[in-house]
Formats: sequence, structure tokens, C-alpha cells
Amino acid sequence: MTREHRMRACAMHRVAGAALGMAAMCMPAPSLAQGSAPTGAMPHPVRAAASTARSVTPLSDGWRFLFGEAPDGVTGADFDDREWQPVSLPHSWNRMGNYTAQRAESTDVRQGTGWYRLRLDKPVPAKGKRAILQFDGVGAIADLWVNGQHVGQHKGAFSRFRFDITDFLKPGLPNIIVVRADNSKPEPGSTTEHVIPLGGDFFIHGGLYRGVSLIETDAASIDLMDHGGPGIYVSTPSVTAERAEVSVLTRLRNSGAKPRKLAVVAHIADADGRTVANATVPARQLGAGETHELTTSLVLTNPRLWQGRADPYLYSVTVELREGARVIDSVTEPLGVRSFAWDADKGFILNDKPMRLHGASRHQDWQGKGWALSPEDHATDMAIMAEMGVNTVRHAHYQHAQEWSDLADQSGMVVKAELPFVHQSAFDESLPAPELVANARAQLTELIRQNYNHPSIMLWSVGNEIDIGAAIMALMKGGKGAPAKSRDMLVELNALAKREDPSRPTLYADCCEGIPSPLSRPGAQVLNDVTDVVGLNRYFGWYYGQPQDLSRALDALHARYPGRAMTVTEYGAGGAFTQHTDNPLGGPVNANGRPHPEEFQAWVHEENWKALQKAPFLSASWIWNMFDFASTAREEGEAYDLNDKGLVSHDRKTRKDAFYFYKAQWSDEPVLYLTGRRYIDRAYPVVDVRAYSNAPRASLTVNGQAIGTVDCPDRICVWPGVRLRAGNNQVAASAERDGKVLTDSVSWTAPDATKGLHVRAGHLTGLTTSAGLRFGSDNFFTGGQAPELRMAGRTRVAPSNVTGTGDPELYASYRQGAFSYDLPLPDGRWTVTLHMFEPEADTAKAAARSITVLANGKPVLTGFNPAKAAGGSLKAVTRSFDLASQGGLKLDFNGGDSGAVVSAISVIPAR
Ligand code: GCB
Repeated sequence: MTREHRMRACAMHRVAGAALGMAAMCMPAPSLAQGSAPTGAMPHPVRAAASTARSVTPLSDGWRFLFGEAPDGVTGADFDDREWQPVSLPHSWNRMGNYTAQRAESTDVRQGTGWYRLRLDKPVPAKGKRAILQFDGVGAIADLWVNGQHVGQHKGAFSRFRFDITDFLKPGLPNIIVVRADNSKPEPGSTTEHVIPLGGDFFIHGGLYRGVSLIETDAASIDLMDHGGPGIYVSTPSVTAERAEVSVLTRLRNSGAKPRKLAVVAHIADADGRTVANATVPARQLGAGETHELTTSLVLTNPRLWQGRADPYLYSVTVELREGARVIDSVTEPLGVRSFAWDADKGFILNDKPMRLHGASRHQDWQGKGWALSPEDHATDMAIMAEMGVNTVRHAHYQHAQEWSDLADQSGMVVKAELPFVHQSAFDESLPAPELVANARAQLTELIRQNYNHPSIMLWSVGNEIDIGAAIMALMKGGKGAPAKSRDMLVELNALAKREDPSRPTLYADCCEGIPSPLSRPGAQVLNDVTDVVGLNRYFGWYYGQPQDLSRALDALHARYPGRAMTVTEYGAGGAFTQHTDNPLGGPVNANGRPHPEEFQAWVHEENWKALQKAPFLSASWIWNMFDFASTAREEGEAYDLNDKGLVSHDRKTRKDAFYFYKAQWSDEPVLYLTGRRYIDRAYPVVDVRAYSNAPRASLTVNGQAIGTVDCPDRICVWPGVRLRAGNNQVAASAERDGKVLTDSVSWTAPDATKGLHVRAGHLTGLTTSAGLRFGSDNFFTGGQAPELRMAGRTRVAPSNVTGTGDPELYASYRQGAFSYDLPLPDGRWTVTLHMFEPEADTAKAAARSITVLANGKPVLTGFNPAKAAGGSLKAVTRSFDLASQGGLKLDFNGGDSGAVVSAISVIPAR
């Protein structure tokens, strides 16, 4: 695309944008209108012409693969590869991510070089034809040899690239294709040291993980060598309900030895294939070796607009290259006719109507397949996202497959496409290396040209948390390291994106400005003023703060960046579907370790979503993440090598509770879903039953007995304190929406209420002691705090191991302060045991503690000092007492200024 083309495009956009009240962003893009554009449906003008257009042959089968150092002569035509592993594409040698505490044996996290060889049983193209090899994505550096000769290299794991191999082919079969794929770890001196991304919370899978194909064309063709782009670039410089202008820029290339006289015919077809507009650029000379760009303008009257998920109507644009009466090449691309704007105060606007975007990020890997996904896998992912009701998708953190973006166009998702400039711009505190900047520029150009025609894409993201690597390094150096120097690189990439495509705004996703964490560093470069749209990755309630704090943080940044549209590009929490809590407020979560109770994840989402709704200026929010994804930096929740913030498991088989929370918020389908369904073996006989539903109210039965009907405010229905019987229970909910009856049921096993109950204070999950006594997670409390415990490796522990107990784990957490427990016990006589210890090592502080406990208003412990009773701090001590309960048992804990402390409460029938 020429500079002139873009300038004119931008100017036209300003006119159109002003009319639509969206002056902030630049819309598409015509120029040099050489064609004429009749309007209205008409017979196809060129179908009758003879066609010798390009052929495309997928090269999926017959490859041989070897991982490791290059064997002697590996690139040569006569190298013997019969011992190598036969593979089909897509292929990656990496596999990782499992739901067990240890790394699975099948894991393959090798980084280095993988070799692929193929016998190409195709004849050399006829005279005047070209043979082009197309790679849809190779992790991360690809080198190509044909018949022993090096053809070229491509750096970047996510974009499409092509090599013209015509001059390397030999007559007489077969021709030998050799590819080296290199996913070496980026570090100083490595082959990938200047290839973005240098870092990130995901694994760069090696191999030919997307397709490879052979394209044969006439030597004069629509340009295939334009940064992997389609060669035609379609935009809609002005769109109203009555009229849309469509601009088609075509790049032509003549790789042959003779000048050619070529005409271009462009036509737009509706979804039924009927031509609705066409234009012809009369024949002109294209010299040998020349490339040329020309623009055609067409007009659609009363266009059917692309309306997001409500009506993702697609036209198609076909450009044909004609020589005399012959069509010598043709390319068809999608066309979605829409206008859009990202407004600082009104939010996102599609076709003049405000539309709040809510969705999720998606990484491209699946359990057992890594990045080598089939079209069906992409379709499954899109169907799951559509089922949840998202209307926007963030491509985390790189260019996604064309199949996927086609699905986004067809499904009506608004897409944020992304450059993989992630976490750092250098390995230390230096400025980014010029070679790295050059690589980022190349990958950005590829991203934009290759995806220019997807109507779903409405934002280019040019970076994600590019300073967090330096911030973490500085923390590790005790706060002494320097902040990242990545701003200039971001500024340069932003400018490039805007030159390449003035029609779409840019975004940067920021980690840290103003967050309550040491990562928000004084002196760090400001990055949120670089791009058109501000993106905020915010983890309130997970890595820091409380989820409710999010709305205040958004208000503050909105005030700080007036005039800039704002989005929340990430928020979320880990969720393990085999780890459960009875109360998400029971204790601190260990964000970077275990456990990650499924119910805690759902709570973080419920609260964050409430906060997000309080920010009317917000254009969009994206959950982090739709699916659990591979990251070798992680051992968390119930998983190894996985980031478990997905709402759906890595194998796509389990939808976690939080998935249904959003489905109830966003889907038009009637939803009724009982939460905690995987928490089958309950710790307590009394449960707050919850459901997510978009029905106004819902009813519950337990074992066939009616419990009651409740309203479902915020689409959450709660039946508090439901009593279960010992053993199996059938819990069933029903509701009605739009005249449709909805039902859901779960089976839970409960303990016998007459045997008492056992509470693990200050902890999100339960524990079974060495004596086989099962404690549930902290529950039935009001007040007090569950202190942050010290990290030991990846687990949190009490200040030090508590002695004087066979179960130090029971004392690894505690509730502290002034608090009460309302234990839902049946009437009877009970023995209550309080497990306590003194957490303060400081002897004066320890000596000052004086705990009083009332049971149903009567003192059972007065002036109790755990250190004195146990003979020192960090020593377990228990106190037991017998009492009768009627209508439950209330325990009130008090401890003056130093607060009471309790690690566990155990209640059994009195003898
Ligand atoms: C982030 C990153 C993302 C991580 C995520 C997390 O801020 O942008 O790549 O995966 O946090 O889960 O920590």
C-alpha cells in the first residue's frame, strides 16, 4: 500500500467519521479510483472468461521429521531420511500441560531445531508459471532448502510467509524440500535473541504447526510476495445505511521476463453469490519484474451491514487479473460492511449504535495437540465462545490462524488482533536491539497485511505488558533494577500500525500503572498514552487487591487519560475443577501455586463483572482466559505446565462454574446451572446452594422436598443454609424463562450432621488429619481476617512449622481478630475443641494476647494466652469444653488489641 493511498484513506475517513460522530479514529481507505462502479445486482461480468488462475495444493502428508542437531548432509537431496518419523501437518513436537501435581511423562518441552523433509512429487511448473511455497505458521524461525540450496529464512512464529521456489526446482522427480524449524529459547546469543516475543506466559511451540501449500500461478499475478498478504486489500471508507463505498487496492507482480498487458476486474458478490457491484480497470502494461498497485472503488446501495453477532453478514470481493479474454489469476476475500468507533466516553460503537463488548482472550493450544490444531479444533473453540455469549475475542498474544479469523468474521465477533511484543524489549535494562525492533516491524507489517480484510478485526494491539519483565527483575534485585526502556519501540510500532492501516485504532495492554503491587514502579515509563485505546490487564482479587476495587481503579485511569477509549484487556483467576471451597472468603488464595478452588475463581469473576458494569465509559472487557493454556512457568491449582485461568479446560471437555456465570449474563439461551457440581463429597451437611440463571427466579428441591423459590438478582440464585441428609442427596433446581421450563440437578454426598463438624480456619480448602478427621474449608464465620501466610516454594505456610502436633498443616492457617462462628449444629450435647497457637515470634507481643471465647453467650475461655499455655510461640495448643446447643452454636472470639487466633474448630457429640 502506498503512502498516498493511506493518506487519502485517512482524509476520507475523517469526513465519514465526523458525519458519524467518531472523529477520534481513522476509517478505511481508497485512492486513485481508476474503476467505475455501477450499482445494484447484475449478472456476473467475467465468469464466461477462460481461466488459467492459480492452483493451490496442500502439502499435508509425506513429511519426515527429526528433532535435534543437523545430521551431516541433512539439507541435501540424496540424504537418507527413511529412519525419520513420518508425520503429517499440522505438526509440532511440543506437548505440555496436565492436570496432575507432577509433569506428565508425555510432556515434551524441547526447544531447539526440528527438521522436516518432503519429496515433492510435482513436475516443475510450465514455462511462464511460478511455484510458490506457502507456510501458514512455523515456530519460530524457519529456513528452507530446495534440492540442497538455501532458499530463505523467516523469523516469527505466527505469520504466514511464502518463498518463490521456481528457480530451485529441477526437472525429473522428486524435488526435495527441507525445512528447519527453530524454537530455541530466546536468550542472549541464541538464534531467537532478536525475534519477538522475548518473554511471555506461554510456550512457543516448534514445528510446521499450521499448513504448508504449493501455489502455482502465472508469472504475472496478484502479488503473493507482499509480506504474506493476500495481494488485495479491501476497505470501506464510508458506510451508511443507504450507501457504502468499497475500496479495493490490488497489488500486481510480474515475475516473468516479458511485459504484460493486464486488466483488473473487481466485483462484489452477496452471500448468495450474486454480483452486486463491479468495476474494471482497463488494461495497462506491467513491465518484466515490476510490481504495481491500483485501487478500484465500488459502491453498494442499501448495503446489508455486518452487525456483529446479531447479523454477521458477509459479502465477498473477487479481483480477477485478465489478459485479453483470459483470467490469469483471481483472489476472493471477505467483505463485511460496517462502521465502528472506540469512544472515550460512549464506549464502542458499531454502525452508529453503542454496543458494550464483553468477551475473552484465546490462546491457540489444546491438550495433546499443542499448537497443531485442525479446522475442527478452531470451530470447536469458536462454538464454545459463542455458546458463552461473548461478542468479542482477544487474540492472545499473537497472530492467530486464518481459519480462526474467518470463523470470527462469520460468527460476528469483534476481534482485537495482536502483535507478539510481550513482557520485555531486552534481556536486561538496555534499550531494545535494532535487530529486535526490525523483527517487530516485520511481524507487525505481516500481521496487518495478512489480516487486513477480516471485518471482525477492529483493533491492532501493538504490545502487552512490555515493561513487566524489567519490573520483575527489579523486584528480584530488591527494587534496585532500572525500569524498562521499551517506550520508544512501542511508539515506533504504533506509528507503523497507523501508517499500515489508518482505519483501525491501536491498543497497548498495560500491566501495572497504579496497581496496588510493587510492580507499579515509581519512575517507570508511561505507556498508556502511546496508543489510541488504553488496554488494562487488571487482576484485582487475584494477584492483588479485592475485586471490588477494580471500578475505582478504572475511574482513576479514565480521569487520567481523558479522550482515550478504555478497555480491560485482562482480568481473571485460576480455577481447578478438582479443588473446592465452601466459602471463597475463607482464606488468601495462592495465586502462583495451589490450591485454586473452582468456586473462588467464580467469585472473582462475579465480583469483577459487577465492578466492570459500573464503568459506563468502558468499551470492552476480555476475560483472561477462555481456555486453560500451556505455560511451563506454572505449577498451580491441580495442574502442571498450565495456566489454569481458563473458563474451560485445556481439553475443552470441562466448562468450569465461571463459564456458566457468564453464560447466564450474556447468552440469549435460557440458562439454569447449579454451581459446585464437581464438589460432590461435601465437607459440611449444611450448604449455601447457588445457581446461575437468566430466569427471574428459581426453585429448589432436595431429595424431592421443596426448599423454596428465590429471586436471582445479578443472575445469581442463592438458597442459604440448605440441610443435606447423611449420604447421597439429589439437589434439583427449576425455573422458567420465556415460557420455557429449565431444570438442573446435582448429586452430593454429605456427612452425618449428628456427628458434628470440623472447620479449618483461615483456609480456602479443607484437610484430613493424620487421625482421619475431615476438616472443611473455613466457613460459617463473620469478621476477623485470614492472614497472608509465608511462601515456601509454591505453597503458603504459617510463619514457621508449628510444633506440638501431628498435623502441622492444620496450623498453617488461622483466623484472627474479633470474629464469630455460627455453627449449624443440630440440637444436642457437644464437645468443642479449639486448635490454637501463638503466631507472633516476638515474646512481648505473644505475652500480650488474651483470648476470650463465648459459646451461645456464655464464656468458655477467658484471658487465654496460647503461648503461655503451650510453652512458647508456634506451638500447638487445644482447649475443649462440653456444651448443649439449641438452634445452632454461636462462638464469639475476642482478643483485645492483639485479637483472638484460632486454627481449627472441631465439634463432636459429647460422651
Ligand atoms: C498477564 C499476561 C498474560 C498472563 C496473565 C497471567 O498479565 O498478559 O500473558 O498469562 O497475566 O495469567 O498471569
